[in-house]
Amino acid sequence: MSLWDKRPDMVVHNADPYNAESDPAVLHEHFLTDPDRFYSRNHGRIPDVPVDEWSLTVDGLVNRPQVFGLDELQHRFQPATVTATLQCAGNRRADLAEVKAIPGEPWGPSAISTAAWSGVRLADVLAAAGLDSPAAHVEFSAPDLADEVQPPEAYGSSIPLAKAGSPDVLIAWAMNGRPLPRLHGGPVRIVVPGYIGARSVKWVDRITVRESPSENFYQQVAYRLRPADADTDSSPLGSGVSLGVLPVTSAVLVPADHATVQPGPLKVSGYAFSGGGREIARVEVSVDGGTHWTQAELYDRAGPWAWTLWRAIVDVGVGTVGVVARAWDDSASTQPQTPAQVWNDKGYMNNSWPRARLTVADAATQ
Ligand SMILES: Nc1nc2c(c(=O)[nH]1)N[C@H]1C(S)=C(S)[C@@H](COP(=O)(O)O)O[C@H]1N2
Ligand SMILES: [Mo]
Repeated sequence: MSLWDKRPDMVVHNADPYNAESDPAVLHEHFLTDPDRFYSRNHGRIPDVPVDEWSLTVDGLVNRPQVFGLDELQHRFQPATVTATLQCAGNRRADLAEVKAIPGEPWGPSAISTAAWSGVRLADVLAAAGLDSPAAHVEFSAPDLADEVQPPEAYGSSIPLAKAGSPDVLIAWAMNGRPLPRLHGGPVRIVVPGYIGARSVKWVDRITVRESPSENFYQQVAYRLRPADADTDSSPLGSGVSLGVLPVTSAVLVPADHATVQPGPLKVSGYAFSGGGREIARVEVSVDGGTHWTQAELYDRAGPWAWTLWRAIVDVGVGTVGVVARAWDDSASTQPQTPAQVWNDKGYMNNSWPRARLTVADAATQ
């Protein structure tokens, strides 16, 4: 049995704490990612929280602090389901690390997955507690301790109140119609569609309304985008842009990077995604470095918070061929050409053109 009931072909970057992504070839077999191949990112020991011992405290800048058990949450509020893609800020870090070494998991293109999440709206729970001024941020706290922080600190994060109040941010206990697996935050997690995965706090047990962002390490120090020339040792902790909304991105999943393929028509497929509720408007594929582009067919779309799967057929001749792609979203934003253009010392937000470097050879000569 593989770890955490995952498929044996998962790419496991770390067994404990478990950090793994799907084999790119099977990630987009289904529009909703099966739990057995859903990527997982963990900073500390995976907690084991029995449902009957779990409770959620809502406190901070609220008029009526609350404590809910799961039963109470389920009965007091309207159920809601949102299909949303989660993507780690470190997705596709491996391509940045080819430019210049970066510490941290060398994520390929599969630190991203999509599920139909069910629970209740965070906005409804906040309304029941009643906001008090100067409420401006909503913090989520979890019990898992991360040893990478000294002294060890429990995981936490926050989002701006404007996002927290939108109807698509969930307190979720189900994934694709089944109870949330422990690895993915069961019994209950937060789901913040369109934001980096780090804000979708698993095993959440406290929601605190604040005037300022969370002081947690994962809000103040990690998940910040620093300039390419930031000196890791001397620039102050907490410098850089605090990451939230994801930029437009895409990946080529098939064929795999470094694959050998036959000359002639070649099927290329992958995903595209943009944060902040922006929809994918177009995906293009090139086999000549971006001089000519073939329009990909977009299929299997499910609203503003989920990825778009795409496929294209291009023609390749014998030799070495680079297949590249670029997506455009409905704000007409597109992807930068090279990883070097977006390199940063923590390896976040690589949304450069994905590429598959292929050897094209006749079957007879292979
Ligand atoms: N409590 C807690 N929540 C967490 C994390 C964590 O380590 N602890 N990792 C975050 C990060 S960085 C990501 S990308 C997502 C991954 O969610 P998944 O494991 O369900 O795919 O969870 C986020 N929520
Ligand atoms: Mo992440």
